[in-house]
Amino acid sequence: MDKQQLLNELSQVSTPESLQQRYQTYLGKKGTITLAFKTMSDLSPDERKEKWQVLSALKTALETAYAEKEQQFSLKEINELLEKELVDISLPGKKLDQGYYNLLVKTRREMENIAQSMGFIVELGTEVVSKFENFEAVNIPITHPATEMHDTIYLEQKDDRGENYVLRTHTSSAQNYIIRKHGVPIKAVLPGRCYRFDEMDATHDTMFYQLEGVYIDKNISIANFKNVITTFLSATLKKQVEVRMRPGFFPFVEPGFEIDARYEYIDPKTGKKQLSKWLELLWAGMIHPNVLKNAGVDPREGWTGFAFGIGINRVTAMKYGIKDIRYFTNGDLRFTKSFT
Ligand code: FA5
Repeated sequence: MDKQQLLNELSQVSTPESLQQRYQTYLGKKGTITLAFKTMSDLSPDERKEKWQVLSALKTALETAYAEKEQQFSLKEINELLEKELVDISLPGKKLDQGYYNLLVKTRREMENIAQSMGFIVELGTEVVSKFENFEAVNIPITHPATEMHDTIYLEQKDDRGENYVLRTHTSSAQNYIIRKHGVPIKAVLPGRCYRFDEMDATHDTMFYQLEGVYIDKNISIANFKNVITTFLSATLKKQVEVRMRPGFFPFVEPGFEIDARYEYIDPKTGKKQLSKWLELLWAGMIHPNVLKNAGVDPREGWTGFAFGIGINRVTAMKYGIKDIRYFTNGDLRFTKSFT
């Protein structure tokens, strides 16, 4: 075994694998040099000493060369990795998409803020309610045809009366809860999701938002209502609106009104002031005495009030000129992003 030849061969090795192979061949457990150390028993002490010195020198030289080569390989590997993973900090970064509010949520929050600035508290209620809350508490007998109109999604779970819970069909289902929770007098709005077994079209969805308003105090009149709703709608639509009240029927109000609004605008073609069409915006009315009684309030003590229910999808569509309310919930980000 010529030392110089072995070292030369080692220096020629080009991969970590063949380096490992060479190590095993010479210095491994059964390697030539390792075995040579074990075959010195038939030599004289002097010869043994001499051979031992030669082998030791060879072993040390090879081990040193092997370690150097191994270090070279690992350095090469690190450099290659660094090269590959090099980050060019001068490149423009990837733009992270930010979250956007759904347009309905945006309008809902604006309406909450407006109501709060007018002294209303904001309540949330629950989306799962009893049949009692959704119908009877607001004076809709379970056999009333109106319950068919409100036909909805029933849950398997049953309430204390053994009746299936329902997903609320209108925020009026929270009137009883709000009045019981806060007592009277009360000024509250309750925005939230409602669910109906409705056929979906440009103005109907199976899930939609309403905002309920409840105002109860001593001697509240229709005039008070008209003033409150005019202020509220003007702030919501960001236009001074004129309100028209037509008779409408809902079992939980007496009298009940259908509310239309119109506003003045400058016609972009003529530059002249124009009046908009009457827009059917919401339903409302003076709270029926039975609703008060169901919530533990005695109407004979002079408590009166009004309630109103606004479809937030409809108001939002009107505010932004959107023709089909299904855009709000179809998950198309291009739509949501275009209103940020
Ligand atoms: C009601 O739900 C009554 N609770 C409103 C009310 C409250 C009257 C307080 C009197 C006093 P209505 O079913 O008309 O009324 O619904 C109110 C509004 O919710 C509608 O004008 C409409 O804007 C919206 N709405 C109703 N159904 C849907 C639907 N399927 N998709 C989208 N919006 C709807």
